Amino acid sequence: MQVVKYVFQAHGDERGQLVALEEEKDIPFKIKRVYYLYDTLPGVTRGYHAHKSLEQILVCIHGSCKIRLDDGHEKKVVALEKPYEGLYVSHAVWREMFDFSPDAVLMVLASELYDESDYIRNYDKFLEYVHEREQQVEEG
Ligand code: T46
Repeated sequence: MQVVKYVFQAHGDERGQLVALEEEKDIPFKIKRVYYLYDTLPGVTRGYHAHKSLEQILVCIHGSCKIRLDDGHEKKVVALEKPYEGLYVSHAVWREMFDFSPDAVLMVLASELYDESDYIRNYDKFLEYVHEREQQVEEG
């Protein structure tokens, strides 16, 4: 599994830093939704689902956290600890967020509006989904 981490351009001067994110330029899709997680309690883990079509960019704009990505074959852990880094998370990838620092703010830029029917919240169903998709590709 390829991990795609963007390093955004920071416009820094004597006043501080500014990062600007434009859809289809810095972000590889049209941004339909922005949400963010904060005040995560110690030891909390979140996520535990995949999406059928949603694409997202995760940016820990304050503090730090870790993301476990799982494409059904391989798992990788990515640390997000800089406000100018963005992790691309494709559809059909199981994700778990953990190790939030007390001050963490995780901002997510999403390609679609919120839609519960796009979620796969059961891990066995996720593996079945991945397997079915691979079979469809093989059969052309
Ligand atoms: C993801 C990871 C990174 C809404 O009403 N609108 C929204 O746009 C979202 C994202 C959530 N909600 C509601 C649904 C639940 O009642 O907020 C509540 C918490 O959502 P959830 O348990 O899905 O949150 P996480 O942190 O487990 O996952 C979220 C996203 O749902 C998910 O798409 O990839 O962050």
